[in-house]
Amino acid sequence: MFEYAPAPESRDIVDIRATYGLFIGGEWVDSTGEDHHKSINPATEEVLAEVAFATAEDVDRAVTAARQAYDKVWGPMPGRERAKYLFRIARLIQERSRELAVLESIDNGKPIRESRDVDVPLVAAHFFYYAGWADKLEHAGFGPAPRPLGVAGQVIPWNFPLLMLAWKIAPALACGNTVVLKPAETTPLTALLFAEICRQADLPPGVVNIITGAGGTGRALVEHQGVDKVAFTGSTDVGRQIARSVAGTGKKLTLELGGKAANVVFDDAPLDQAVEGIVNGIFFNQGHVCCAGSRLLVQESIAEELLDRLKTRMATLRVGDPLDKNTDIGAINSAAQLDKIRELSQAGEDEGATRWSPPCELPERGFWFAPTVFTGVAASHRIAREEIFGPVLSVLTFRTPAEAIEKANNTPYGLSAGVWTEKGSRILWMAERLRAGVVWANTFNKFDPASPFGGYKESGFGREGGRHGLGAYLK
Ligand code: TXE
Repeated sequence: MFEYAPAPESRDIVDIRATYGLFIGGEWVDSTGEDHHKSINPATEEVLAEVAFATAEDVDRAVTAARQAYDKVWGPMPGRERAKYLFRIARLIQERSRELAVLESIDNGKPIRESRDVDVPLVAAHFFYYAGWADKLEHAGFGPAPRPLGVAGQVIPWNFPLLMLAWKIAPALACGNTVVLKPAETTPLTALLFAEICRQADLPPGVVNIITGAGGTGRALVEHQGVDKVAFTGSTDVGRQIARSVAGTGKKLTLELGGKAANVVFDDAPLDQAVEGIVNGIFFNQGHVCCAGSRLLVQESIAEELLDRLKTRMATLRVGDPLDKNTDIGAINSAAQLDKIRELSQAGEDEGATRWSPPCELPERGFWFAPTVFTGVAASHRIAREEIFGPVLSVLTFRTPAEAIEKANNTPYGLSAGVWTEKGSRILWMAERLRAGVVWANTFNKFDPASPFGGYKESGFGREGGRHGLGAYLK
């Protein structure tokens, strides 16, 4: 991790424009359409900026710019030269880290402690990591002369706006592709600041293009005939639509979709450590995490004790101002997401589970949800099956390892899982049987640019991160 000056974070350090155009061919251009979208600070409901909604014509301009840059500059450029740009971007991200962290927190709602200490350092780390690969691709295990694919169309969600951008852009560029990226409509601002960083790094025009908009813009991008590779992170429903529209076009596709991860705690687990892992697993980033440990599976004999300790710990969580360094749980990203969390929590009560939250005063304005745990959850309950994508934990119990596996795998998703036990042999036994792309042992939500990440079943396919992540951008 990188070091930061311990000065108080303040939104004054970011300079937000009133309106933003699109970043195409290295320039800020106006959209050909009239539509704008307001990006809102979810902690205050204040309008931060108006952002263009790119039209199909704008998408075409961006893909054309990316194609030209690919053909003339970036594709033919030797890997060691591309690496220099990626290193430069990585260093600029470090230099502008406080600005990026504050902007991310006010646009997304996540606590500054997370954007400052997790998101932004990981973003820089991804650019450093993939810069290192740019001149070594022939050693990546994809044959002696791997080639880039061409133009990548990338659509990302709102939960980790800058980090998802780094997961998509860094490997694509390292491999020699150019990109058109669309951030989510509720969190476009750090992607637009990243466009400025590309300019500052003298990245050749058209190598990175950022177009803003909602689902229609995303659809126009993934369906554009000039796009060679589609990379999407978002909901399983939209992932399905994209898979259908890309089928038979020859485009390469990676999908990173939803999850309903099981965090499995055995009776020999180090309980204090497990409680921290459970809290981190579900309350980190307000639970807006595709690999969130949203189902706690606890061995029956320790369930009562573990829950007592968990509730005591939950009572210490501070919910509130994302820019306060002491905040543990920030704002829910949008009114729509808050509605979804409320609706599913109500379903939990209606279906007979027991709901508990610590006493907690929520700010009057903005979108907030108290950390919540449901006990007495049955496998058939909606809160045990559907992705809530909020700070809501569903607790189920098991008696034997075999029952733990059966319950953990009883989901259409398969992105991640956690196992807590002192027994090394049991960790391996569980990891072999859990149908999840990532299995954490005695920890949770640990990320590293060198580790591949991706799902089984309805959580998607393809791997991002690490050496494996290069394969998605090479032929
Ligand atoms: O996602 P969408 P939403 C889950 C989570 C959440 C739910 C809804 O459960 O509650 O999805 O979130 C763009 N073609 N996840 O509605 O719609 C859209 O503009 C192309 C889990 O925000 O999938 C945005 O940029 N693009 C997930 C991105 O897709 C389209 C993270 C994601 O939006 C499109 C986010 C279309 N037809 C939500 N429609 C995770 N795995 O981390 C929308 N988009």
